Amino acid sequence: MKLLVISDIHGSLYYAKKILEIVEKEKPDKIALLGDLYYHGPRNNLTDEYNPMEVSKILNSLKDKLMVTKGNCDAEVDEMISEFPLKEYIELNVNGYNVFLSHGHKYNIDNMPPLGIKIDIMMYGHFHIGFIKEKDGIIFANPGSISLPKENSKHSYLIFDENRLVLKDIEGNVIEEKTLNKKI
Ligand SMILES: [Mn+2]
Repeated sequence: MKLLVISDIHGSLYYAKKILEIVEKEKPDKIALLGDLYYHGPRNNLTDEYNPMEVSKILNSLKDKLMVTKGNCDAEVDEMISEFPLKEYIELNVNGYNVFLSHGHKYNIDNMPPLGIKIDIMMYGHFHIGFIKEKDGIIFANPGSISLPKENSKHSYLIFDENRLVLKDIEGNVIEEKTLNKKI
């Protein structure tokens, strides 16, 4: 399965349209959105073409492929305009790997969730800086923010295909990649 992972859209219609281009190009089987979908948040500037309602229409058009976790900027009212559930976290198996998805403000490389099963990969956004790291035998991957990258990082997303994790900028250039030991 090819999984596309995107986070922290923060209401940018400009970058929501970029998501459609990325989906067209990458042809993922599923898309994980790791939260902070619509609201810009008090600490952030307004994003390019800030338009939460139009962003919601684009995301709703992708609902059949979406898995979505709730960010710290996502409110109950945002769930009303979304035709897909926003979950606190999602545990799933992708290509034989146990993957834990969440926004990242609660669970991250420095604060592990209470886990029932051994996790191979933990993915989260929130920090607006993309990376792929390994710690204590677990891979930590952050797609960065598609609309509001911080500290001179790129507008970026993650692809997880077979046993390969790739962090790309929105033009599709590889920023960082990691090939994992095969599970299947
Ligand atoms: Mn955010």
